[in-house]
Amino acid sequence: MPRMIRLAAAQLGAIHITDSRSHVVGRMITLLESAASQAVQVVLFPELAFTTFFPRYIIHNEQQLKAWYEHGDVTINADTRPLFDKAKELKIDISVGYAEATEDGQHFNTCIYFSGREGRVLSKYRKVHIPGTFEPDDDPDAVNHLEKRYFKPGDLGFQAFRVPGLEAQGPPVERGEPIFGMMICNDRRWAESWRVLGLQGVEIVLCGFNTPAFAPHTRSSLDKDPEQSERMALFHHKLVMQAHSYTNATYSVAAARSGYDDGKYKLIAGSCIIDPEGVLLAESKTLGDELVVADCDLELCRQGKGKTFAFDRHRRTEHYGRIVAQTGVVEPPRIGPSGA
Ligand code: CDT
Repeated sequence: MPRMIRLAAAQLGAIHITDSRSHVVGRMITLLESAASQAVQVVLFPELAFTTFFPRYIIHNEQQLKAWYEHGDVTINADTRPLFDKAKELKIDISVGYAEATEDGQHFNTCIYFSGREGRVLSKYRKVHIPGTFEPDDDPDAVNHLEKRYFKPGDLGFQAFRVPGLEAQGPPVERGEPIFGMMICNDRRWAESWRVLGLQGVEIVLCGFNTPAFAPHTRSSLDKDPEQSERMALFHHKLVMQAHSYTNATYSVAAARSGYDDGKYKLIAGSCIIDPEGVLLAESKTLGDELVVADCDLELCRQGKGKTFAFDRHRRTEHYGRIVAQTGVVEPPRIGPSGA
């Protein structure tokens, strides 16, 4: 019996340093209305969706820095509330990323899953793998990636969660409500993020991202040529999304912040939806605002979960201790010359 669900990645093109939250939210609402008109049930928006990707700037002034974060409840704050009100009106679920400032002054790179049907947040995730640096590069011309300066590693872990109500639009569901998990951008490059969700039976992984097209100072010294750099960034993005969807037998949705922020800082596109066999079902075609839609049959997850990746039968945890016991590499000892 198929368990159909219609998912969408809502890609957001360039957002400039001068663009207001209200302006961005207006664009998000346009995408949401388009999704609703196509009977999409869940829409994923990107990481840090309401503003430009501010961690590229070094900001010393406390008041200026404060303005980049969302304080209090993002679903009712004046600037961002219209998005959640629209989701309620359209009875559509959304997941959206934002810079969270907590009441006690902590800063996280966060996303929430908001049920438009129920009018409430069902789950919150705070990005665990924080890339980049704390200090700006010595080279004054470098494009920085200062996430380590502006965000603490998330403290909520990778919690899968069920979403009630979605099955109402499809055939009867025998296996219970769909199981979702969320991760944010750099998390997708780490097998551990996926496996922790895989071990909770995840069926749909949502991942918003901001990936620079050209980042010679922070990513790879092989990044010399901007075009080759962008090709490789897209290649690695799809590689990890497809491979980890397959090895955890889950659908995944990735939504990009893309385009030329401030007319010069290029972020890759590559918003996509992938099936549990690792097959790319749909992909963005532009660098701008765009909706990527796919119909997903959650029953397809059963094949991998029950056979090749039946974790209970095949995993050998007695050999996986290093994964939680150490972070850095411990190489084996050198072997001396033979006969020594
Ligand atoms: N936003 C984010 O996590 N971006 C990283 C870029 C890392 S380059 C320092 C990514 O993994 O795409």
